[in-house]
Amino acid sequence: MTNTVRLTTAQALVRFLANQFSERDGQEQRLIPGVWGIFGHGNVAGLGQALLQAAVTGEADLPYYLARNEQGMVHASVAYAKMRDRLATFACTASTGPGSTNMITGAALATTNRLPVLLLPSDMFATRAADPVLQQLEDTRGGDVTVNDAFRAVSKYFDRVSRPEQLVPAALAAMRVLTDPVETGAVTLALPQDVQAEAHDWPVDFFRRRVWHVGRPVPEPPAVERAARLLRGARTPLIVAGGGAVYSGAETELRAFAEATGIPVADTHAGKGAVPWDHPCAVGGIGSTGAYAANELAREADVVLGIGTRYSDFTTASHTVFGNPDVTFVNLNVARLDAVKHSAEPLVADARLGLQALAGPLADWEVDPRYRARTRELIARTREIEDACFTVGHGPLPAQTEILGALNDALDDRAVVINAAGSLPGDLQQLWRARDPKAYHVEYAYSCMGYEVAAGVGAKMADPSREVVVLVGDGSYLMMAQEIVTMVSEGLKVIVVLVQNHGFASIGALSESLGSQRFGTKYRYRDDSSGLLDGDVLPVDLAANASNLGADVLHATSVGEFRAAMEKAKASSHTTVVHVETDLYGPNPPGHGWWDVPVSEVSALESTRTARAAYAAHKLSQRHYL
Ligand SMILES: Cc1ncc(C[n+]2csc(CCOP(=O)(O)OP(=O)(O)O)c2C)c(N)n1
Ligand SMILES: [Mg+2]
Repeated sequence: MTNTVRLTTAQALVRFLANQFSERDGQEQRLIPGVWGIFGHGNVAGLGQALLQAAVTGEADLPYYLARNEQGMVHASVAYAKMRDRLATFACTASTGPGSTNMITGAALATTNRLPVLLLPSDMFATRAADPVLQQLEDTRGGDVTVNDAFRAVSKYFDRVSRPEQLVPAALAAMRVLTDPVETGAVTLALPQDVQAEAHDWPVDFFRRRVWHVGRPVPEPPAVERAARLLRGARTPLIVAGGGAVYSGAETELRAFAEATGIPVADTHAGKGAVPWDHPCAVGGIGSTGAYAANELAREADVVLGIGTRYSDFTTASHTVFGNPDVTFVNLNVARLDAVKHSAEPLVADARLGLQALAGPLADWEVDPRYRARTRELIARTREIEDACFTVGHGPLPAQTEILGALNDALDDRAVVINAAGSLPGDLQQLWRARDPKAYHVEYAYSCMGYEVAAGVGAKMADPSREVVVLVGDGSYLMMAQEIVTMVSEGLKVIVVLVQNHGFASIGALSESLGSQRFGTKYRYRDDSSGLLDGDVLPVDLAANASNLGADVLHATSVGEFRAAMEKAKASSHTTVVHVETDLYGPNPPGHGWWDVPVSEVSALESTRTARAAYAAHKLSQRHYL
């Protein structure tokens, strides 16, 4: 007879999660080191009781962390996973209805970024004994539709555990997807609240220590040969390094490969730091907000070697950055989905192993010395552009680029800078000087306002030895600042640099360039005469807000004050918000790329008609790479 143990479904899940490990290259770590949660009906007596029991009896090691918003706890978990190269993440439990659906944005962010997180939304009663319960969606189309069905679209695995025994296959499937570098993303196990509290006799083997090996898929030798042949024929090749290069830990191989072959390396947001900014082959960010050198080289490139990139529209400048009519692609990617993009010669493999394999057949090959010289020239010109951004001497309030220059100076190589949305990602892609693969933590797949502060929590938990700096615009801060309270309660020292410009510098500039005159993008009083939000600046004090949430606050309205504030913030052991005021109107770094945002084809406004003409001209250079 099988040995069994009698536990509730929630107690069984807690015991199971405490025994899951990931392993890569022989290194083991806890796959799910803890559970984030906000309790309400749906989980307070189920998972809540199970987590309490675990803490009190010590029968399962699964600490509980209290977040202030369910979206925030998913962001914290995803940031943790990003820092840990997808080898560890948290589980998130939420109450029925709004608590659970608050996690959907976080789920979409995780799946879009291909970062693992385990979501445990509570679900309606499986018995339906008391339907409709508080916060239950009653749907005339079917009795089994619940709000949690909305997770299906944004989850890489979804299951509803309607009977206790279903937990066994569901939990195992969840671990399989979380630890698969191709499949990973949000994994959702919806847990009806009555089932959470229901007892069952579980086979004890369900709870044994499990180690999930995270593989490094090996490239097929003929595919390596085909890729190498293409590269050997290249005269102006370019590498595009994406997140896969970082998650695979391929930095050493990438640097060696670039040095040996002389192929310049451009990077995406997720790939920045894989090659240090001042490496002779590093040509900076590529795409819509890319650097001068990277985009110039992209225009000329005859062969593009994409490594771990998904080629988002920002990376390809909406299919315009690669200007050579004969450009061909070789894509080294663990996911076939990405490997075949742009009609590429696919090299489906782990980035590290793929680069090792390519190094062999390319050992006696390198680019022409004139191409290396051309790369050096473009880098030198790029440095001049960057230095001009750092020293604009703008006034009375500083330009954001000057603040980024001062921040670059203030932080050491291991510091982590976090950002996700607004004008900062574009400025950072050109100006941030990352030397470490974890130094640049910019979520630019879902670009979710509100990720920043919450992500600071997860990043600091993932590596307390690093200085974690959250860079956040005032708009993004207003969307989700409450996890500052979590930083304070958990004793996590994070520096939050809050860039106050009273509105959306990013969307305002975009709106203006598209002929929409910055409409509705400023935080201003409504002007009585125009009826527009163009009045005075609002009497909003976000510094006071941060202080009230428990952070220490420092003020800066000049570059000098900002430098001084950063020194104080670094010396402190408390969560510190540096509130710095900047000019909404920039100047931002000069643009070297385009982004496809359609402009109205007909319009009664002159500004829109002018913008439409410019848009039509840009459209001409857009094409599929076939
Ligand atoms: C959740 C979410 N809502 C809306 C957007 C669209 N959006 C992108 S940037 C931006 C404004 C950001 O303002 P702020 O954080 O102040 O940064 P700034 O543009 O001033 O640098 C908006 C509304 C988004 N990316 N995410
Ligand atoms: Mg702003």
